[in-house]
Amino acid sequence: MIDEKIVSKAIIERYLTRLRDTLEPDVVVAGGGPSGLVAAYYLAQAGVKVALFEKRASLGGGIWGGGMMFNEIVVGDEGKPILDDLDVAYELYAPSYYVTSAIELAATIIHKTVRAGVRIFNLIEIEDLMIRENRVTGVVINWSAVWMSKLHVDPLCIKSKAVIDATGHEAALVRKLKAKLDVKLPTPTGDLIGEQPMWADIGEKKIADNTREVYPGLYVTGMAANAVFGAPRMGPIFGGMLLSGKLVADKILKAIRG
Ligand code: 48H
Repeated sequence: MIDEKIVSKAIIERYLTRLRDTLEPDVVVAGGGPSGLVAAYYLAQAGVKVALFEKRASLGGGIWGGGMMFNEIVVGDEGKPILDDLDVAYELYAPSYYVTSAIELAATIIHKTVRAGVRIFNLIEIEDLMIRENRVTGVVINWSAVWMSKLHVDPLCIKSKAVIDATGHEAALVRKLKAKLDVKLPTPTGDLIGEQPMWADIGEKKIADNTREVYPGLYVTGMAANAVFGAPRMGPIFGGMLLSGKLVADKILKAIRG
């Protein structure tokens, strides 16, 4: 016999315990697309306490749609070691072009990230940053449903040593920072420059340099990195996203462990 009260109690208790125990992780990742998931995976593998907040119900960001909804993903040489680390199946289509199924890639990265111990909260949007003495010290969160229904409900806060903006094309956290404070970013203009037109080769090459700390405690990865620094988009080639996720994890590990 199933008692609905026990079902409800199990869900509420487990969720609230997990959320309460995540009020101060080492690192917060904003967004569960390819770059955010890979960053969270490598950090957690290294023993760092990581929380990932995703505003949609599902993780994976732009992976699922492949190229124009053809659910195949192309990865170049720079992303291949990460596919191997994650045990994602792929085939060599032409020299330096590896093709994997979008479903295989999304499902495997999500599974590995969960198993690595990343605390994942979907349906929650990071709506703002906490700043103390010119440093990001955490994030401000609220249910995505609150934003969608335009309810006036105040948020809660999560403290952390570092925050990663992995929100994709929008670079939502850097945008919010620029909108609220008169800060100068380490870009040629000091502003969030915005993503440039499609040029896959250059977009993939520039992403490594663009993956970095842009304000004390705030890092950018994935499309957010290219958007902030004004580098081109690259279409449905995802090696740069995977590489950028790994690079930002390496930089944060160095920063918090020395
Ligand atoms: C919580 C948020 C918030 C928020 C957004 O778009 P993504 O897949 O991002 P990347 O950078 O990992 O990968 C980009 C890739 O998918 C892509 O679009 C490419 C390669 N485009 C090239 C081209 O030419 O178009 O994932 C970002 C995730 C999404 O799941 C959002 O829902 C989520 O972040 N998100 N989550 N709080 N404020 N904003």
